[in-house]
Amino acid sequence: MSAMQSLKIYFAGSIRGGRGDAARYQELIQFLATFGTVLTEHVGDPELTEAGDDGPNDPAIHDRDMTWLRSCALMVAEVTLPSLGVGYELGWACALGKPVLALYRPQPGKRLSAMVAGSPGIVTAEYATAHQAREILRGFIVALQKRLEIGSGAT
Ligand code: 6IA
Repeated sequence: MSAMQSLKIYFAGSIRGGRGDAARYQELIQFLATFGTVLTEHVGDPELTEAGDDGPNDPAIHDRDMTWLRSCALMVAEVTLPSLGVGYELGWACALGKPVLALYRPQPGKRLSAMVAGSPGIVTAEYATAHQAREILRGFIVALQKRLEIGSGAT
């Protein structure tokens, strides 16, 4: 990838599955934005509620998000709060061969879905603090940037 091209990052996090982690999403998105363009910044918007119905209709949301998903260089999903939409996006990202990182905060008495934790197309990383999450993101993206540079024949 040339220095001129911005890395397109698709961030996935729960919306109608619940907004309890919205502030964490916003923090992760702000950090991701230091590496490239986050296509889905709205996922971290504290004003966006699970009940909101004043935005685009569902087919418009789906089609716009799928266009972004197809165009992204990688997906990062925060999967602690279960969300059908995030699961759907993860499945598509895997099917399209996108690099996918799932960030998960272990919860007492709960386990991450085996379809995420057991997927060969998803790197699942557990974290507890925002600092740990940033270090995991940095490591994943720097390794990907190196692979992209090698793949493009850059020296
Ligand atoms: O099933 P969920 O709603 O939790 O799915 C969340 C995931 O689906 C996110 O990662 C988003 O990429 C995508 N998504 C779901 N709803 C929306 C949305 N709604 N806008 C953009 N992406 C969405 C508009 C707000 C609505 C509540 C009025």
